[in-house]
Amino acid sequence: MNKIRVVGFFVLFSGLIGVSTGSLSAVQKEGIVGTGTKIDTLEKEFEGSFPEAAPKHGEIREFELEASESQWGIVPPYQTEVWSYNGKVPGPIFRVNLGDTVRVRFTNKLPQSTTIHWHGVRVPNAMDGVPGVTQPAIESGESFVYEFTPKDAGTFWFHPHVNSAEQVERGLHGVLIVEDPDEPQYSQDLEMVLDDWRLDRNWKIDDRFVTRHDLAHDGRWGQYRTVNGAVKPVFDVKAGERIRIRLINVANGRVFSPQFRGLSPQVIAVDGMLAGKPFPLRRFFLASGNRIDLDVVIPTTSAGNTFEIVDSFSRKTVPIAYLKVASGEPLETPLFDPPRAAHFPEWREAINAPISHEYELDAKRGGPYGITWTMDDEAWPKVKPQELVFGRFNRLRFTNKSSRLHPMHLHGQFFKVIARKGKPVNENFWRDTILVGPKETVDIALIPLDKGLWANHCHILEHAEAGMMSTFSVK
Ligand SMILES: [Cu+2]
Repeated sequence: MNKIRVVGFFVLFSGLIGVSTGSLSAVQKEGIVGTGTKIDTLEKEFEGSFPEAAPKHGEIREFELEASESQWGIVPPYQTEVWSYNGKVPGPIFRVNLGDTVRVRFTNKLPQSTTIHWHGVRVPNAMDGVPGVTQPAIESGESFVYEFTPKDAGTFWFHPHVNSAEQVERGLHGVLIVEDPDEPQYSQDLEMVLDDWRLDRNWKIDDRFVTRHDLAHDGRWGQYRTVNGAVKPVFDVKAGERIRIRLINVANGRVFSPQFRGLSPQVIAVDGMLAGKPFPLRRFFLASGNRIDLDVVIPTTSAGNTFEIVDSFSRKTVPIAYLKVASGEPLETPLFDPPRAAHFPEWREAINAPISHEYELDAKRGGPYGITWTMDDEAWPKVKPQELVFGRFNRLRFTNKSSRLHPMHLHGQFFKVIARKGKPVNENFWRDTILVGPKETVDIALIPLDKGLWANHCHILEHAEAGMMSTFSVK
């Protein structure tokens, strides 16, 4: 969208949001937001939602991380050659406390260059791991030290941002959990890393990546769904336990809709951040990159039972894991209010704010893969960055002109979905990745508090590889 249209939107909405004429020139200069009273109100409403700076307690947590070729039994007893972090799939789980500084000494022992992107973590821009945007790729045999202090507690993950469609698919992903010691103690804290694998007849990873088929569809969907690198694993629990379960979708393209048969989980966090208000898990589309944290009580009467966790995204519901309840006396269920965000803006008026930029998501023929996925008719790396003003309210629109799914991920930012297909929606939580459906329009609102040049891309890694990536700068 060019400047004239931005101003056009502004004029269209200025009556609704009561912007003073004096701010017109500011809008033209910034090209982004107005400074009208309603925008001010939206910005005031945001205050206290999440911090601009990280809390620092001075403790440095050091981790070694190595990417290499290794073997993993996805379908035992068969061994599959994978690429992994520290020899495991999923890779290590780094657990730190809010305020800790994370220092990761990373070594690349892969046969090709790579980087690490800390998905959802508001890191200093230089630590974001995007070659051509924030750092050069780390060549085979070389090392790099990532260091940052997370600003938010929650469930995050990390993965390469080079040749991601192949590198993530081959098994490169790990988990970063930032704990807030002020949050209540659960009986157990479980991670469930959801993935899928396309294996050939010999249980080897099908090494045809970014195929025309995958590009013409919603990326690569494998035939084996795994949780923590295993097909249908069993988790041991006890009757009466209250468990925090962190679900992370690291698949290249597959969307999961997890359901817990016979249990009533509450969603307490989405994409790492605590929700304004917990809500029951009914139908939640966990797209590539998304996370949810659940508060799950194992009924005291369920000793000896097994609960099924299923994926119900597709027409056919498929079990993906089990919770096996030990027999014997139940434990006393811990009683506490589920944690929630200290402050969360309603942003009812957000729907009347001008649109800073509308992204058109579409495909065209041609390019290195035969099909090119585009944002505003352009394909990575031929993109021009959008500008978002630091600390100011921004409304962005994703308009999906295609018939495929696009989970759009903004690096370094959290946003709130305010409308779908032009109709207001009130999600009580932040996201860093939003699934945009076929021919759907989704409006999001955000106040950027993290400066730098950030990537904005489809998290279906095949779509991103074939062009669907752009950048925006926060100044
Ligand atoms: Cu896409």
